[in-house]
This record gives sequence, C-alpha cells and structure tokens, in this order.
Amino acid sequence: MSTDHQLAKIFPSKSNITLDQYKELHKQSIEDPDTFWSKAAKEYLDWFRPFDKVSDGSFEHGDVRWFQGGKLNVSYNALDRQIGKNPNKRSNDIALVWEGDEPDDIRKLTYEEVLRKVCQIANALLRMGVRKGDIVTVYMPMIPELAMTMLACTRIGAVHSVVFAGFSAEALAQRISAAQSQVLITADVGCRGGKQIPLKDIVNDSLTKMDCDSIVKHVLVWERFYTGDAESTPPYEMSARDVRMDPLVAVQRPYCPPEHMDAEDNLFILYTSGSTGKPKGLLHTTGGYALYAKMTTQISFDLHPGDLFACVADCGWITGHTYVVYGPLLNGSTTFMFESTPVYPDEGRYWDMVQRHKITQFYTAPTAIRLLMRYGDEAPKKYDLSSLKVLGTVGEPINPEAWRWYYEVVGNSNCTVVDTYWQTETGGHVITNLPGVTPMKPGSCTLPFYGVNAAVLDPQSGKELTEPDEHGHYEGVMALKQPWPGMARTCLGDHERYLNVYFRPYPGYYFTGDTVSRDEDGFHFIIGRMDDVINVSGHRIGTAEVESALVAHPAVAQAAVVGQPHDIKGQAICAFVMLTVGYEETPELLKELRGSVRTEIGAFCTPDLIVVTPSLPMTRSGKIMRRILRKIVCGETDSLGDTSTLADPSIVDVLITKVGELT
Ligand code: 6R9
Repeated sequence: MSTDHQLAKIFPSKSNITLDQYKELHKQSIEDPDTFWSKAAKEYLDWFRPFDKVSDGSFEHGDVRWFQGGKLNVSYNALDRQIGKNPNKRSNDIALVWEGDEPDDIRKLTYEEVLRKVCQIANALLRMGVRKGDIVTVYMPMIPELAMTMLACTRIGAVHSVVFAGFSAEALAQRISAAQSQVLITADVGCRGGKQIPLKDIVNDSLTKMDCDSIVKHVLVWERFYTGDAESTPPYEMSARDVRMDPLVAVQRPYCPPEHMDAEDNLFILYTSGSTGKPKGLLHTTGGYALYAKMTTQISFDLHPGDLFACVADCGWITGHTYVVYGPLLNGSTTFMFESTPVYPDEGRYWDMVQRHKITQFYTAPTAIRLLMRYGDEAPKKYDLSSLKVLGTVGEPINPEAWRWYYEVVGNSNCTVVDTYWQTETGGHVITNLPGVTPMKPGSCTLPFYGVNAAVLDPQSGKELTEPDEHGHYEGVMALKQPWPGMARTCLGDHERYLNVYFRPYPGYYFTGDTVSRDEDGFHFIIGRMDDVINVSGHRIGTAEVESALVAHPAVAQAAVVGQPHDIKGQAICAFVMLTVGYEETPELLKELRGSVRTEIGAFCTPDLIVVTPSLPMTRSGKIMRRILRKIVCGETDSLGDTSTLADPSIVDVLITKVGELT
C-alpha cells in the first residue's frame, strides 16, 4: 500500500517485547484486570499499607475505586522512594532541569534538593493552616516552585487545583469559587516571550469577583526574581492576606513526614471545558492516578535511567500534571520544565534546548509542530538532535504532513513518534503506540494501553460496530469499556454531571466525546470531538463558555460559536453574534467583543472571526443549528443538509455571503 505501511515496518527504538507479546499482555490485562493491576501496583509503588482489594465499583454507578485499604503518598513515591532505594546515587541525581523564558536562565535541582524544598513548602502550608483534604488553588508560572508546590500539597494530603496562568481573573474567580478554596498560591509575575505577566494583579482582580473575597483567607506569593533577602521590599503591593512565600518557606524545617493517604483519597482537581458554560472540576485520586501516571510515562516513552524527559506542556493542563511532574518523578527520571514559548527568542528554541541539554524524549502538541514546520527545515537542521529517541504528540489529531516532518526532520527518521491519545478525565494515555513495539502509522494513536478496553460504538444504537464500512474501517464513537486506575472519579460537587456526561450517553461505556475510525489492523485514528467542545491549539474550549463571554457584553443579544479548520491551531474560534438593538457593527465594537472573551476566559480563547448577523439559523423551537454554522465556516455549503426546519431559511444565504467576504 502507501508509505504508511512502509513506515509501519520501522522499529527504530530498542524494546524488550514484540507486538505479539504486547497483544498477549494487553489481552491478559483486559481479561483479568485485577491480577494485572495488582502486580503493577506492587511493583511500581511503595505502600505504607498494602491494599485489600484491587478494584471495585462500576461505570453504571460511577463508584469505581482502586486499591482500597492501601495507604501511600505520592510525594513520598516521587521523591523519598528514589533517594531511599539507592542512597548513593539517586540523591545526587537531577530530578528537574528548568529553563526559564531566557535561554540562559537555567536551574538544575537534585532529588535531595527537591525533597527538602517540597518538605519546606509543605511545612509552610501546614503553618498557614492547610490540612488534609483542603483544596489549594495554584495560579503560577512554569517555574520549579510550581512543581514543588504541587508535590508539597500531595505530601500533606491537600488537594491542588492548578489553574493555567493564561486564564483571566474572571475564570480564576470561577474556579476558586467552585472549589471554595481558602488558600491561593501565586507568583508576582510570570515571564513569557520576553514579557512579564502580572499574575498578582490578576489575582487581586479575581478576589473582587464572585464570592472570592470572602472565601480566600490567604494568598501565598512566590517572587519570580527573589533575591534571598527576606528584608527586601516585595515587588508588589501587599494586602493583609498576602504572605511572601519565599521567606516563609526558607525558615521551615526541610523534612515533613508524608501524610498516609488512602488510595482513594483526593489527589487533585483540574477544571476542563465541557458542553455547558460551566467548567467541570475533574477529581483524581491518589493510588490509581499515581500508578497510571508512572506506568504510562515509563512504557509509552520507553524511559530509561539517564534519560532527560522533556514535556513542554504547561502544568495548568493535565499533560503538565502527568508528564511534567508526576510521571517522570515517580519514575526517578529527570524531568525538564520549560517556561517560555517555542518561538522565543527564535523558532530554534526547542531544538537548541534538545542540543544543549541532550533531551532524550520530547513531547509536544501538533499545533507547535505545525507552527515550527512553517519556518522550514533549517532550524532543526542547525542543531544536533541526535540525543532524541522518542518524540511524543498529544492534544489533537496530528495531520500526516506534520507527523512526517516531526519524524523525518526533527527525528532524522530515527526516533519513534508516539501519538498519545488521552484526556483530562483519563489521567494518562489510553491509546498510544509503544516505542519499538507498535508499528507507527502517521495520524494514528494506534492501539490501547494496558488495561484499556477500547470500543467503537454506533452513535445511534450505542452498540459496538461489527460491520466495517466500504473501506474496511469502523467509524463511530470512541468509548472505553472497563475501568482503568487513572480515570477521574467524579466532578467536584456534581456527581450527577459526571454520570450524565460520561456514563449515561452509552450505558456500560465511558464516553470520551470523540469520534474515531478504526482501520482493518485495529489501529485508531481520532477524528475529533462530537460535542460542543472545540480544540484550539490542543486546548479544549467549550463553545458555551465563549458564547457566554460574548453575551456578557451589552451589545450582544445572542451568540453562537463554532470551530473552523485552521492550519496551525487545528481549529480556530468563529463566533456569530446578533447585536442588541441600538448597536452597530464597528471595528471598535469587534475589538471590544474580543476583549470581552479575553477578560471572561483568557487570551487563548479569543475568536479569530466574529460574524455579525441579523439573525441566527434557528429551528422553529428556538434552537440554534450550529451544524449549519459549522458547515458554512468550513466551506461545506454544498452539504448543508436539511434546512427546511429552520424558522427563516433565507438567513443561510446571508451568512454564506458574509463569511465569504470575511475569509
Ligand atoms: C491530554 C489532553 C482531550 C481531547 C480529547 C481529544 C483530543 C488528545 C489526542 C487527541 C487526537 C491525540 N486529543 N490527544 N486527539 N489524537 N493524540 O489533551 O487532554 O485537554 O482534556 O483534551 O483532546 O479530542 O478528547 P484534554
């Protein structure tokens, strides 16, 4: 067949199992999950008390639990375990290499140093009254203190809720309020692309919103350029509830006993977009998540001692949680943390870092690959990238062109490209190739990870597809058929929503929200979201959130938001707005509307296109038909489908003309 099949024969990286052995092991993990996971949990984690039962509960009731009765601590497993197991070696091993916004701003921390600082932060948190089970909101730049703050929370059993520092004051307030979080940890500023982002000012603003002023008792502030002088004047105006974090931490005892957590105790929450305007606070628990993070990092990236693992995602997203912080450290590996952007100071930044630090695994999103590909082959060719073994991609489907560039130009046709499909909800990879084991096909996340029972459902009947289409493929709903340890356990404060979104649409299955095509070899190609979520540069954005940000502006009477294909971002946000009587379309107004989205959610959600329209395509019952808008912005106007149910079918032509003029 095509080159895809030739590529499928390449096994560039060493591995100790064959595809058949993977298949056999995968089969066992599905048929007898308890034996598989029990063995894995004992081998991969240190337990203060062994678990009594491997798994329990069901999708139907949403009461899945793993390793009941077991006691452990994640920071202990990530830090103390590494040092304790091999006192002479590990304690001097580098746990974390950090590169700041400026390429010469580098810090390297050993496991011993990280453990001591994590303990000091943990003691500082205890001092501030934080206790097991409390939710701590973290709104920080990508500095080592962020990873250490997360680990310090897990050390004392506090539940972190990391909010991506690109979110606005409004979005931060919403998350603080939803979690009723009394302690907020931030920094004075963050640095990105040579600019400073005034995080503390944004925090101050957020505390004036919703009920945050009365909820938040303490704001703990790291200083991005702390000099070590506790007597110095802080670089921001302090209010009564502000505490300078650096001097507070510096005076704490560098040991803090780890809290013995139950395997099912809450570990962290992370908000993500769904189909409604309200973000969901997905809750992950201790034992299952830790095991899954550790195993997927080791196996999907073929991690070996001495590797330098670089995931360039932000800790504000799940990829940063699992593959910057928890996965690599639980493996005793060296993790690389990056504060800047792929194009600062120039488009060679990633490759320069690979060369200078000898990065062995590099993990990014297709949007970054497409962006860098645009600059041509020169930048990657200028650097010595021979340290690379595995190149990972995540966040959205990767188009074969970008895949090939990543594989051939960046990887010199000598690295495995792992296409890792997963979600905030799944905790870690659920469908991915394994280096040296699974053949690669560009654009395919290939086969399920151990313990993951992947199913393709007919969207109408909800039954597994048994008949292939004319191409020999099975195209339908991407669903998972049995529990795995890394799955989220609930939506904070709203278990009904958890059941409604994930388990009730297709009874007996976990519903991912994605559509997929499975080919004749059983390989999966994710097509995209089937709900009202769009994927902009690998970030999940609920159309309803953007719509409510737009209608928050008095000029907007109604808004409908859809995704439009975009060369670099994957999808761009396209908003259709109906103005309130008395307002007119002007460049200033469009600017204000974009501004409204920035303030309500964050700059990364700014619409690329705003189409002002006299009305929207509605059904007679008043439902906006987004399907039609989607077709219009995708230029698929010859397949609009049935428009006869529209209250005013003539609007379709008006919109086609208008969009044509604007694009
Ligand atoms: C990890 C992460 C989840 C959504 C998911 C899907 C898309 C993620 C993908 C992918 C195709 C891949 N997605 N990885 N699509 N191929 N390898 O991104 O989590 O932010 O929750 O987004 O991202 O649509 O449902 P999250």
